[in-house]
Amino acid sequence: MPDTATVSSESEFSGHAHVAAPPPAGVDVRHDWSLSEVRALYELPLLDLVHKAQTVHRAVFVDNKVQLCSLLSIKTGGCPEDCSYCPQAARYKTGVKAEKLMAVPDVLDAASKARAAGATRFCMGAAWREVKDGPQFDSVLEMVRGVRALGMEACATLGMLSESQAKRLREAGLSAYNHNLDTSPEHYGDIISTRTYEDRLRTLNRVRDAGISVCCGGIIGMGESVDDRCNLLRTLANQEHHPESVPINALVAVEGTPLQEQQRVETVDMVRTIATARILMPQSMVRLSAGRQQMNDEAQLLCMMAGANSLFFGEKLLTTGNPEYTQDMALLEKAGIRPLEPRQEG
Ligand code: SAM
Ligand code: DTB
Ligand code: SF4
Repeated sequence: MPDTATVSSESEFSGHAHVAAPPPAGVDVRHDWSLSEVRALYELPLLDLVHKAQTVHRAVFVDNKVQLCSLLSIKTGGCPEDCSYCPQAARYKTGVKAEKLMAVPDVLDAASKARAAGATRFCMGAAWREVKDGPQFDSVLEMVRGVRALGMEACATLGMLSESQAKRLREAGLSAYNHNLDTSPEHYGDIISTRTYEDRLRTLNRVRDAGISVCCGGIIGMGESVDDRCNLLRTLANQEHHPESVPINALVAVEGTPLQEQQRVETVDMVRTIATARILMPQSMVRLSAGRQQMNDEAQLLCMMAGANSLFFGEKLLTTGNPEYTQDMALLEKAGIRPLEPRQEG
């Protein structure tokens, strides 16, 4: 019998923010990490760090499954913001064309295909600065209801939200909202100028207050220091509640963006970041997000050993490439990694 204090990967699956089960004995869930403590973890000899992270991971996620998530850009390009990593910002010449919001049936068609391919979470992304009330938001609410009716978790990432918009998303059944802090508070101003760290935290609080589960993480490889990485993780972990999911993205350096010349993130850096996230936020799903196409199988497996238990599958992320479906399935099969099963709606 599994220990009742442990968290099955299914626990986030209730579809809404939940009160995390008490952690199993020996697993520390803290909200008061200092930078030097986080840095001491991040800088452990790599194999000691991975061992520690894996120990925490196995104590909490006894079934050791990996969640397969599907991502769809429901509104691509033309964004007024200046996020220096983003190919969808209208001001950068990246070749991404601005498109209109997709029609509801087309989104639900993609969602049911994703479900058939094994997805348990369907994430819809829009290149908006913020949500505006009106017919477009009404369509997004319909998409959320449709995805939930298919028996998947519905996640959305639409930019900043008001309190009432968060509440309406929750009422439509939204399981999770993705809104990343992206980097440390100190480095943030070098990356984005059109909205502040506080704006981001305000939206996250509104999501949390509405009872929606929080998906919040960041990107590495944007010229940040080790302290910046540690401060991002520390900011995430020191929130009153840990985000239920923490996407860790490796920058995909897209031509035309200000970060186009950034060097590819080294595997060891990705592994250290994931392992530290796992130790700091033992009960969160840690998602190996952007950057997998640039990693070989072994690098991805190391990330999973370090505590990543969720990934996006499908040949595209929002606008950039992701590994082929068959390649991902072959990797999971070869490594004997079991995917979290789709939930059967009763
Ligand atoms: N517009 C909304 C927002 O910014 O919150 C939602 C979509 S936005 C593309 C979602 C997240 O994708 C960003 O916060 C960022 O963390 C990630 N992202 C965007 N471009 C990326 C890139 N080139 N490499 C890695 N991650 C990226
Ligand atoms: C997240 O943290 N990563 C995903 C998801 N949340 C929305 C997005 C990655 C986008 C990578 C760049 C692109 O494909 O446009
Ligand atoms: Fe717009 Fe989001 Fe891209 Fe920033 S990350 S430019 S807000 S789509």
